[in-house]
Parts: sequence; structure tokens; C-alpha cells
Amino acid sequence: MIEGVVIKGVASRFTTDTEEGIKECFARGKLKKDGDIRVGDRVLIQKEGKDFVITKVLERKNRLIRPYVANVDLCFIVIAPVPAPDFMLVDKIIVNARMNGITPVIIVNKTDIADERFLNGVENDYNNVAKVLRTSALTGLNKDVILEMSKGKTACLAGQSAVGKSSLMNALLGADKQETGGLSKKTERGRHTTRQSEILKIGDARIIDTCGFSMLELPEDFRPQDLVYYYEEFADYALGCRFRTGCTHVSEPDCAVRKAVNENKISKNRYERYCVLYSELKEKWRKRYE
Ligand SMILES: Nc1nc2c(ncn2[C@@H]2O[C@H](COP(=O)(O)OP(=O)(O)OP(=O)(O)O)[C@@H](O)[C@H]2O)c(=O)[nH]1
Ligand SMILES: [Mg+2]
Ligand SMILES: [Zn+2]
Repeated sequence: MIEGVVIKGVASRFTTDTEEGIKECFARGKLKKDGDIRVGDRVLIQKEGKDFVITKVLERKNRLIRPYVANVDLCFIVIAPVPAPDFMLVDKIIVNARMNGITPVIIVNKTDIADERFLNGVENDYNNVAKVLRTSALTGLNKDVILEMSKGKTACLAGQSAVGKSSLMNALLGADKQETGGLSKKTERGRHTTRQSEILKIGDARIIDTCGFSMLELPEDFRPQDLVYYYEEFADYALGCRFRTGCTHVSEPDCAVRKAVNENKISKNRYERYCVLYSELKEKWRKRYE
């Protein structure tokens, strides 16, 4: 029996990285049926005849639904001036990451074609939320910082299609390994070029290129009042609310978070999206037994 990390999976074939090198494996019947072997999983494999078979998935540290990966330390949320970012999506990815103990980092890619106004806008909204890093897959800007941050860790690149995840991957690798795609002219949306998550190793960093996505839901059983725990930039102010821990910061009187928003200490955009997300969650919660 040897241990490995799943670096790629297509149908019931998985590529694993083991002490004895890269092994192509099949999944055992039950594991295959559950469909629950993910890129990033630590697994036990066994030789059976001429094939390698995954016999067990070891306990996970964490997992995400989108991207569909396990055991990650860092989530690089990649955005770009084109396609236009969906910041609600960014905020939901941050919540999902934090719920799983994963550090979110915002990567603003394609800075070679971005204007200062766009870049400053993003930095203003997120500088007290997560690390914000400017990159360009084209010029290689800050790829050394990404590599430095990923040392000894597993990181995933996440975000909309065509923001440049695979292009960044290639820049990091220094090789055109990952297929990259353009933007549909008509819709200005991505073409969903990457179809499977894949871990690429650079030194002792494991970085996962993933499929672009534009929809993300918080878990069904997410309690609306818990949302605020994942807005760390609210925390210091929340202590000053009249209702303290009972304040949702949406409509209560003497809310110190709203006051901080009005004083530009918390980003108005982030706060407004928080309110939208909160009311969506509340609506879902209300309807949960229907
Ligand atoms: N100017 C510029 N173009 C970039 C940069 N990074 C990526 N692109 C272009 O953006 C397009 C999409 O890049 P991809 O790397 O395929 O994007 P992706 O995020 O992997 O997309 P999916 O695999 O569909 O999720 C390609 O035409 C790239 O050449 C960049 O830093 N600057
Ligand atoms: Mg891609
Ligand atoms: Zn409040």
C-alpha cells in the first residue's frame, strides 16, 4: 500500500503523485460510485495485477465545492478587468474559503491592460479583507510572490472563466503546459477552456489549475446570522453595536458597522453586497422546510 495525492481525475481514472512517482490509478467500485475522489485528496493505492487501484481516501483537512478540490491551504481568487468581475462571486468565494479554514488571496490579473481606476477600486474594497496582489500572466508581474506564498502549501486558482488562471499557471511553470482560451467576442464571457482541475508542482508548492465558474451557492444549512463571522473587517467595529453580538448590521439602530461604512472605514461596496447576501440567506432559511 502506498500513499499519494490525487493530482488529476478524469472519469474513474486518477493520476496520483506518490513517493514512488506518478501512478495512473483506477478507483475501487464503491469509491467510484460515490464519485468522491477529488483533486487534492490523499489516498492509499495498491497494485492489483498490472493496475493501480485507489483503496481509500484519507481524512480531509477541508474541501470546496467550487472549485471541487480538497486539502487546500490557499485560495487565489483570480479576477481581471475583462471579463468584468462579479464581486458578489468573489465575496462568496471568500466566505467559502474562510468556512473551510482556507486563506483567500485576491489576484488581480491582466494588469497590463487594466487602468489605475479599476485597480484602485479593487484595492480599496479588499485591502482590509485579504491580501490583494496585482499580476500579469503576460509580463510575469509578481509571479515570484505567488510562488513564495505557495511554498510548502497547496493552493488553488479559482475564478470566472478567462480571467487567466491557466495563463498564470503557465507563467509560474515557465512553460506553455496548460491550454488557454480567449473570450467570446459576442458575450465577453469566457469559453471554459479548462475542463478538469489539475495540480501542478513547482518546487514544493502544489498549485491547482481549476475550471472557471460563475455561480456559487453557500451551503443549504448556512445560518444567516453566521455570515458576519466571515467578514473579518467588520469584527473590530461590531463590538460597538448597540446589540453587540445580536446585531446583523443590516437595519438595527446604533450599528457601529454601518457607522464605519459611512466613515469609509469599511468598503461601502463590500457592505452593500453583505446586506444582499444576508437577505438572500434569510429568505432561503425561512423557506428551508417548505
Ligand atoms: N493581456 C493579458 N491577457 C491575459 C493575461 N492572462 C490571460 N490572458 C488572456 O486571457 C484569456 C483567457 O486566459 P486563460 O488562461 O485561458 O483563462 P482561464 O481563467 O484559465 O479560463 P478557463 O480555463 O476557461 O476557466 C487568454 O486569451 C489569455 O491569453 C494577462 O495577464 N494579460
Ligand atoms: Mg483555464
Ligand atoms: Zn451592527
